Amino acid sequence: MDLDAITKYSALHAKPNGLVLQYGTAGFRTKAEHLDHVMFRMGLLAVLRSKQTKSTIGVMVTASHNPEEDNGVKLVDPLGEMLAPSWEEHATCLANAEEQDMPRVLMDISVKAAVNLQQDAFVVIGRDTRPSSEKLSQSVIDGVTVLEGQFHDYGLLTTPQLHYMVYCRNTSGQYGKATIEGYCQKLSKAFTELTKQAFCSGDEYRSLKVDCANGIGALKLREMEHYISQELSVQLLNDGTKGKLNHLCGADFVKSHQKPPQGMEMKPNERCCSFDGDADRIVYYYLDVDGHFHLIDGDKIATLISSFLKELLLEIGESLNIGVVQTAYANGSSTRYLEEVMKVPVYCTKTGVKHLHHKAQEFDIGVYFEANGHGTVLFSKAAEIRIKQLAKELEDKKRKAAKMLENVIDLFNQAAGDAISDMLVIEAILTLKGLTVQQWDALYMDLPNRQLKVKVADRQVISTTDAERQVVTPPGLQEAINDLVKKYKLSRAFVRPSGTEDIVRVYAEADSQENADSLAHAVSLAVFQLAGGVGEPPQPGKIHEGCWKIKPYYQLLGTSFPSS
Ligand code: 16G
Ligand code: MG
Repeated sequence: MDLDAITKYSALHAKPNGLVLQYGTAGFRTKAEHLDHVMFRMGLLAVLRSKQTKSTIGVMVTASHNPEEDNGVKLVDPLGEMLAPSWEEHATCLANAEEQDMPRVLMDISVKAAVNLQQDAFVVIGRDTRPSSEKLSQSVIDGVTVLEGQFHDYGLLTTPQLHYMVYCRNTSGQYGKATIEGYCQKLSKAFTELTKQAFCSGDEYRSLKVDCANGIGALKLREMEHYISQELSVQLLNDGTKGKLNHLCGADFVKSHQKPPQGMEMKPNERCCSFDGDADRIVYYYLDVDGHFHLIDGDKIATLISSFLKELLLEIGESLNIGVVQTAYANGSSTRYLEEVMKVPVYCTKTGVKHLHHKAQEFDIGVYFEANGHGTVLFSKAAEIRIKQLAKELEDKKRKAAKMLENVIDLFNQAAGDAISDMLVIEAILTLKGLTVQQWDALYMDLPNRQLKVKVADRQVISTTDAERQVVTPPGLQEAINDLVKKYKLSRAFVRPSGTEDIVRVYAEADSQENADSLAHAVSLAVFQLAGGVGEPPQPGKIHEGCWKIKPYYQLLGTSFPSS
């Protein structure tokens, strides 16, 4: 390690004095102008990680759904996964080291992590469409170069595409070709094969409106469009030609405001979806004939997908174990539908993709989705081999089901949740099942719910257990929540410190929107009082205007997945 060169180049990417940042659930994220030194240092760290794992490591420059002025960076581990937790700590130490200490901290990390400095290193880099991303990814490259790492700069990529490239490169191309063409070819081939099986194909040309959040998703969906245009027509909105990234559009806006994005003209019952700014999240929605907006979130996506997979498994008569992984934010109706109607085991993990991904790896088929639309399906190697074998051996109907499963495996991006891949899976399932968006939506009815934010002096005073469903500290808060929850029917509430904002999040659900609102407010007050609230105490909020939530909740447990 040439410490003099590192010191010299680091000075060109100097850290602002006193700035402290943390490698959080999705890497570093803040205003773009504060990130130059972080990018350079993540270039250095990626080289060390690559040497240590003897594999290609990815660096993605993006701040996902954050405003255009922000940016961020995250590292991608060898199998396309999120960076290992012990290296998240190294990343935080390195990013926060004052200029003069940085080379020493870098050395410390290589000693602690037993990095063989003689080993070669290879880093791949991707970036989103933010104005700051190009320059910041150049700073990553500077970091890689000063440590004599090799690199390939993919330029503009969605986050899941970068995960895919890393996975391909570290499995000697077995997962696919590590190029954009390779990605498009793999997914489109599986999509075409799958939709070929639909009985209704030919009599209806499918079309879908896609809000691309004015981000990278638009560019990459355009590239994919050529490959799938025979089967699906996509109309791209918020494609970045006019609007601002994530401004009044994108999956995060639609999910949190429960309304259509700007620029989306919706006819009744027309299927629409939104990507987020780096295209690793997707939500669907439609307007009914009365003009009411219906959101189809990650929970309903997971339900559609797991129902389909379970049906295929039944058809081929194979007892591969399938599990669905959710977080505490999953609507209670979805969990109930999956467990009681679909008879699929459901597991809950902490918020953040890495936790769900990790849990999903325990199953032959692990379906994971956050309510906010992050998610994918993982197939174990053994399951994949078995399915491929069955697709050759079985006869007629069973063989057809096994072949479909084989294509489903290829259509999912198993490295990371991917809006483009998830969209194609959903479109294929809807085509194969002949389902309309309303029929999909009617699988179960969401329990009315409310999310609120509470400002406290130090959100770390709140610690949780049981996948964030129970508060441990401060004392008395969980008891207060329990007492409040008891006052409402079909109710549930939990609180957790946000991993991305300086606030505490409150979630409540109950039998009516009014009750969910009232419970969420009462819990917010308890947080404010017991966890050091600052500013004005929470005020009772307005009842949500969307009528779809005001309907009384009734059980639809008798509803079954329509079969073809
Ligand atoms: C990040 C996470 C997302 C999680 C969200 C929670 C990734 C790639 N992203 O965006 O999974 O839902 O944080 O935010 O892991 P919060 O902690 O502020 O509620
Ligand atoms: Mg994202």
